[in-house]
Amino acid sequence: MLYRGAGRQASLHIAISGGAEYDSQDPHEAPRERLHQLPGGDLLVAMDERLEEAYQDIIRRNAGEIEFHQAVREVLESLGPVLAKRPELAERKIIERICEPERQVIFRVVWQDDTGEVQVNRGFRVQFNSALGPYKGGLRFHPSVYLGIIKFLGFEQIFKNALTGLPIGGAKGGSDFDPKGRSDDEIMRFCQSFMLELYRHLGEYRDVPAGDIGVGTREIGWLFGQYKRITNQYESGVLTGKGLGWGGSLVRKEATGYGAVYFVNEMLKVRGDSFEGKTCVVSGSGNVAIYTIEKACQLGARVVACSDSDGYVYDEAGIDLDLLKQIKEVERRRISAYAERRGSTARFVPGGNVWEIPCDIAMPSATQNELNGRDAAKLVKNGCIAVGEGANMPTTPDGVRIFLDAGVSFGVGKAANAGGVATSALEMQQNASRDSWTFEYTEERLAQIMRDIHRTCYETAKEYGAPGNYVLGANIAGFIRVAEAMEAFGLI
Ligand code: NDP
Ligand code: 2IT
Repeated sequence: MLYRGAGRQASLHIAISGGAEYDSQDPHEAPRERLHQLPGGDLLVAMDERLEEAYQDIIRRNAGEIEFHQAVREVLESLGPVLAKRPELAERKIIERICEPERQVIFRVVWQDDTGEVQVNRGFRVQFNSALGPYKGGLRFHPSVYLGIIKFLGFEQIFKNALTGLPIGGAKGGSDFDPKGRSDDEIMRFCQSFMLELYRHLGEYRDVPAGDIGVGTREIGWLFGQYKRITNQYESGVLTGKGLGWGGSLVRKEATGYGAVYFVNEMLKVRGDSFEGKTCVVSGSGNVAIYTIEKACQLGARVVACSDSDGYVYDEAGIDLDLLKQIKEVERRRISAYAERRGSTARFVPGGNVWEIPCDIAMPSATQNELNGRDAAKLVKNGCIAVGEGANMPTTPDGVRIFLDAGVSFGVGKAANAGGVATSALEMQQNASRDSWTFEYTEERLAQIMRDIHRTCYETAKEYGAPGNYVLGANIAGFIRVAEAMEAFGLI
């Protein structure tokens, strides 16, 4: 037996100087103490001794990939109790196997911009785990993308997808391509070149990408068109997040934001509370943020702020959703344009920190590590009672700890934002049966899935002695589902 229980705890002090960057050119040369750096201030964490050993090995084998280390650490910190209770799951290096991607593809993407200049980008697809179904997870186009980000996202996706209860494995992909300021034609040419390599790794039974940051229905259209052209097959189920006229599912666009609000609503019910009359702050102003705002408003909340990487808008009358959609979805402009057009109730704060705004409910929906310990402390001080992570890993580890210690209901991303990928799986079901469901039916399926995920996380946390800790509940429940399937397949 590899792991002998949670009783023996090894304490590890992770020293982080605020905002220090890990910048080793040759990861294998990196000084050991620097390999412990994670975003988010000083942190004292305890982890089962053998898990700690496995973690140190993962750091060595994946040097420099700090977001991946962070995501792995959060999961391993939760697993001591489950390995103590279910020692059979600890055998045969299940931790080491689950933390090693099944396949990682990195490729060159060459395209020409509108001036005729040649551009070279890097493409990624990390096919992390297929124990529960075909690889499934989004594509992110953002200049910050590198292997460590795709691996953290792919790793999170394994457990998130398991929590949905649907037959999907975990993957993520993308590119360091920056769509900002590019013309439609340039983005289309990039998508076509990207797919010219990616197609050989995809298939409705193999790997099914969707959108993420910088990739929405428009990009999925160009990617699908190129896949169809290369393979000469109309394989609807190979991508999700498609347009409604060509195999897409109603509610997929809304699903991540709606799902995150449903999840928070369940957490509020546990507290005997609801969204009615609450003040909410949402970060980001992309797909997830917009539909988080929409559903929160439908449930009676007032959303007073949202943001982009330039700053935030505060609107004391509540965000005007029609105007927000017009600016972000139709005109594709910056969030500052919202305040310009809205009039006297709204103001744009350039470079402002959206978490300084007092609120009852915070929904970080932009990107990883966007909410740190200081922000969390401020939110708690301002009376925040619930946090729902629409984004993937938006809260730094010290921020998570502050929320948990303060008794804030904290909906961790892999549970709270699972509605997007769950509805992708519903899109795959519709494609497979050549059918399409109504909005009402699909939304009810989504709502039920989010209630089930909440119940699973809640009950698992309780069973393992940490009532109300959705981080622990999500990690353990997701892990058990994947580990049991992996065990059934033998050593592969
Ligand atoms: P979009 O591209 O539609 O929107 C992203 C938003 O986040 C924009 O407002 C963007 O601002 C902001 N943002 C992105 N990167 C940064 C950054 N480095 N710093 C500050 N702001 C940033 O993406 P989505 O809404 O689809 O995704 C948002 C988050 O939700 C991501 O973490 C994603 O992984 C997660 N997610 C998405 C799902 C989906 O179905 N789409 C499903 C589950 C999770 P700007 O324009 O200035 O860059
Ligand atoms: O992070 C995510 O879950 C997504 N970007 C959605 C993935 C999907 O396959 O729908």
